[in-house]
Amino acid sequence: MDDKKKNKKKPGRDNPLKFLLLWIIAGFLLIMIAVHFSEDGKRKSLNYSALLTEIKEGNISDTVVVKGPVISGTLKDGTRFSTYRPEEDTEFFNILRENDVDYKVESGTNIWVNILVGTIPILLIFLLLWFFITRQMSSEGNKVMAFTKSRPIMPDQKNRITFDDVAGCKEAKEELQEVIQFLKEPKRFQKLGGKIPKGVLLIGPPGTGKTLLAKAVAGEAKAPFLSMSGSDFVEMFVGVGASRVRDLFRQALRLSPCIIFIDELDAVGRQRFAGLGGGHDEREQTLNQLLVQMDGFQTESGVIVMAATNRPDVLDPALTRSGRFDRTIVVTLPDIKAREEILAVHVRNKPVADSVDIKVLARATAGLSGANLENLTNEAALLAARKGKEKIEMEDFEEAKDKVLMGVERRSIVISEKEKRIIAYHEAGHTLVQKQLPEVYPVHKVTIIPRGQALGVTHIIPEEDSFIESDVYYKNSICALLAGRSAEKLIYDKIFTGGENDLKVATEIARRMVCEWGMSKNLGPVSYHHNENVFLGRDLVRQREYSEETSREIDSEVRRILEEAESRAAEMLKAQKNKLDDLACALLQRETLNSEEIDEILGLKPKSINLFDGKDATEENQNSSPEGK
Ligand code: NHX
Ligand code: ZN
Repeated sequence: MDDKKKNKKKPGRDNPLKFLLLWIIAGFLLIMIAVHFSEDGKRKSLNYSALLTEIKEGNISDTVVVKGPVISGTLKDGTRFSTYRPEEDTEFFNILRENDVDYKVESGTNIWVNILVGTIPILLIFLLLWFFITRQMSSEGNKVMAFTKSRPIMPDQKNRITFDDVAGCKEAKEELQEVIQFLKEPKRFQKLGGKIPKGVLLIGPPGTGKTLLAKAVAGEAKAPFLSMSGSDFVEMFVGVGASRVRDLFRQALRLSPCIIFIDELDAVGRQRFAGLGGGHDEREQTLNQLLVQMDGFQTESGVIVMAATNRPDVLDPALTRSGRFDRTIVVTLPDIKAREEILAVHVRNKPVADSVDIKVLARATAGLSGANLENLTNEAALLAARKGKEKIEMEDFEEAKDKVLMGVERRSIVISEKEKRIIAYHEAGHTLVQKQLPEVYPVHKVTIIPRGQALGVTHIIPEEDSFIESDVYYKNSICALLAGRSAEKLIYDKIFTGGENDLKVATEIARRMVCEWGMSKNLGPVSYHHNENVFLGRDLVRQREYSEETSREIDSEVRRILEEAESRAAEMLKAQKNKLDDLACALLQRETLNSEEIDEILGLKPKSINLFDGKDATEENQNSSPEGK
């Protein structure tokens, strides 16, 4: 509260500007007045006819000064006068001569007027320019003012986020306990002289709850939470980011014990001096300032800096040195148990029917992050609401899951029967091969309803979370990826567009097999992969550390893997063309087939309902296929 008031009181940058403008206007006025009074102010003004009379009567005492249309002089009684004369009155000088009056002609205009006329346009141009430039800067300046003070989230009792709101992330929570204890009782730690981390770096893929964890730490410790995104620091004007960093830390010290949270640290924390042709000056300054600030404060001050990133590889090593972010916590994608917990948290205050089995959902959502799962439950609730249901049912969750995993259904697209048949054969090709090769993920669902970007999707879900895979798995996966186009070739003897994503994924896998995992016979167990990246402009450019020849060999090896896989797929499809036809036919009729329906069409033994028996079923399937080992 106290802080908000301070924000408002602080004058914006445009105030001194207004001040200067005022001064300039005042100066102009003063000059005008001076000009006015210097000449005519102390003189009596006289009618032209009255002047002529005075001249004729010989009342002029001194030399008359004629300056353009202005005539001035002194009368015998001492009064000074000035008057205007009509320009066309050529008689005037004759009258002066006739009456023996001394006169003097001066150049028409006042020197003051001359100066003013000469300088005003230039001054105006400068003023305008200056005005625009400063206005732009001050509007930036205002933004600086608005953002610099990141609004602290104060520890209020009601909507505090605690560890109960964070499902999964068990290890991370345990590691963060220490930080919480410190924030709660900084004195106790100081007395014992324990070394408290200054900075905690949370690393993990997007949507895994890094921000939530940081907030929960603040909530658990009942400490204020100051958060800012790394990209907020990086601004157009050099020095702005650095000053924001300073302000953030200043504010934190006032609120301590508290937490500073910097999201997307990689936006500021990218490696310095790594750029070709100079780095980003502003970003470097900001990063330097951050490092300086982190070095500057003592842990006793009760401020703990937390930061999150999903690109730890690009961070400047200086950030993770001791005294800065000296604690690193990895936040991973949730495993099956964590997914169950996360789903449980999100359905906590939603009406859910008894049919909903969170365990099944958790199994079928491998690879989804916490944010994805939240999205999924939300989507399910919306679907149920749209159908006018009282409770969310399992089918809503199923639909929501397909939506999250495969993209939004786009039934509105009208596809001709001819094209539908092509799509059906493409997907049937994927499905048939995926179904019959060992070690690959089971087919969960296949559909020719357009979803997201795709006209058709063959959806595969891993049986369980896996962390390592074999070369067989990858070879077979590539084979299944290329089976879509193989089917097109077999049926139509043509290849259609649309397979770019299949090719891209397959090629990427093949390249990694050769370059990273040493899975190619011809190139052997050599790593052709480089982690040291070089920045060229904005993009990462991989530096090649092998010969031109090797590079060519890699390319041909990648191609060999892909070609072998494709011909294998083509053979498999050719040998079972009737099954391919059956699948495509069923797809055209029913649009979507789930795994049981696929098994039925292929004449495979339906998979056991028991989740943990799934493996046996697939093995049996393999034995029944001609490709089985
Ligand atoms: C188009 N879309 O772009 C149309 C609308 C070959 C039967 N003219 O391989 O739908 O052709 O197995 C991620 C996922 C582009 C990114 C899918 C980028 C699809 C999908 C193009 C089926 N299923 N291709 C497939 C497909 C297309 C595309 C993607 C993506 C088709 C194929 C899209
Ligand atoms: Zn495909």
